Amino acid sequence: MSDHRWILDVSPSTLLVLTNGYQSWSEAELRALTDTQTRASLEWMTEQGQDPGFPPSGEAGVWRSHSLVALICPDGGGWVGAQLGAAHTFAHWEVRAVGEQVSVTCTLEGPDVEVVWEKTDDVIATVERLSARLGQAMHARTPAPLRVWCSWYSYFRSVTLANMLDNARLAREHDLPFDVFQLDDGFQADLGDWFEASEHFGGHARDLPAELKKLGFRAGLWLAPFLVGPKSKLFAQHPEWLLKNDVGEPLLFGDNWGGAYAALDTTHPEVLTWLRELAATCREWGYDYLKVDFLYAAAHPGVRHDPSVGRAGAYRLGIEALRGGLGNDGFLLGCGAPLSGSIGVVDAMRTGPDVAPYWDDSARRVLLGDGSVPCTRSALHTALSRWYQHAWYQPDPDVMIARRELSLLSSDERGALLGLLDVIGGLRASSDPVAMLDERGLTLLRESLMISTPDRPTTLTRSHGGAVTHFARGTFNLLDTPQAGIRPHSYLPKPG
Ligand code: 9PG
Repeated sequence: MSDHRWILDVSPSTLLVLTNGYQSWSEAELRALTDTQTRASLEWMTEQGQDPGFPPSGEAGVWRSHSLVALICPDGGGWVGAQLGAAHTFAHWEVRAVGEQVSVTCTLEGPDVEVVWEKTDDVIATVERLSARLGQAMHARTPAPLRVWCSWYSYFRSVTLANMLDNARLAREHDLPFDVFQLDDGFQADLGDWFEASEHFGGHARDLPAELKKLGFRAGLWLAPFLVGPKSKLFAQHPEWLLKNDVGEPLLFGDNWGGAYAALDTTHPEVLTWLRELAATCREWGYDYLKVDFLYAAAHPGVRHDPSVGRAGAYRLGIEALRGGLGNDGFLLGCGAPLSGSIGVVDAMRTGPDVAPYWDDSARRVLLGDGSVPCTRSALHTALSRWYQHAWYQPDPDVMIARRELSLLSSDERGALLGLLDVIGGLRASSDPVAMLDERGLTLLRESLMISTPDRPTTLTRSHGGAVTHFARGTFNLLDTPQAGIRPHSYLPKPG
């Protein structure tokens, strides 16, 4: 633990704050410093969407951020703080309005690393420069973005082998420019029991890659490699591999798949061997693209086999084992993952919550304070506010939804998703059943698969919805009312 503190003689009411949430799904925002940072009202939401070790403050004028933070004055100048190493250390930033001053602290969880705090005339440029420094120091992997079809957002857990093959065949018939077909959650018997198929899948995950290869696609597979279902065989066979609570029982947390789940203790040497073999087995089956999800579980607070390893260090051991098993030439996409702690190991990273075929889920987002709830608005809000992270990995702002069937998105809302993919400039993905797309849908899908270079914000002093919304190529309006001539829930590209 190490502390840094600065006091600024500036009135809090004049400042905006740019925050970065802990893991892929945690909210990143651009807000007035005097506003209140929302804390989720249910514990499992904090465990699954925020950092239970450093959750949002829930207090007016107190903003918490991970790895870096920025304060923005009305002229676009301000201050930026950042950690310059993150492989074994989490940096917890807190900005606090205190009367007519602002107090800033950075607390390191893990070994000491360099922390910088800079005053600047141009916050945008300084955020980009410092995030690039962190990326370079950690040997960021930024391969060419891939175009991926993913089963999750249409088939969810009921996905079958036949669904995968039907879509791959149709994509080939329509000559859709996908590089990878990625099977998501649903093929496995349980969390942890990855080698056994679920009853409904209609085959085994190992049967898929050869068929995809014949069609000209690479094969991708989803895993939540650090999770263990409480009813799984792995849970029963290796209780000693699990993260524990204070009384030595397996710690159960989060809430998905109908309840809480346990996590592997990645400071246990046998766990690391098992993780390496898991990734290597998937590679042997023919998968050279792995989407590794719910990764924050390896950094969950708890009692570990080796107590000298901190949360960030334990996480790093876990993902390095996965990388070791997959091989250096495999493509690793992190999801639900502590962000800067993944630099140099992952190729790509989900940088926002899940999209969904509707704009908002205000019951969970607003009433329960869960900014990581899946919906299109959440995905835009957070992924846009992390535009600078292309220096850390290939950003994945999540899938385009081009279909009009089984979707409540309006044409403006689809346009906003398309705008997101264009300005972020990372990975491209779709989950639409190809058979559901008419000519218009196929055209929109093709447009969404066009790789672009990352765009830059033009200002951080204005926002249409508490996020970074003003970019050189166009402006987003995430609000429910028109703003400066831009329709609600839309993206307005600049002419030319
Ligand atoms: C598979 C899915 C997909 C998806 C991932 C992740 O907070 N939540 O309730 C929550 C649930 C699911 C979720 C993210 C957050 O989705 O992002 O792409 O792979 O798992 O189960």
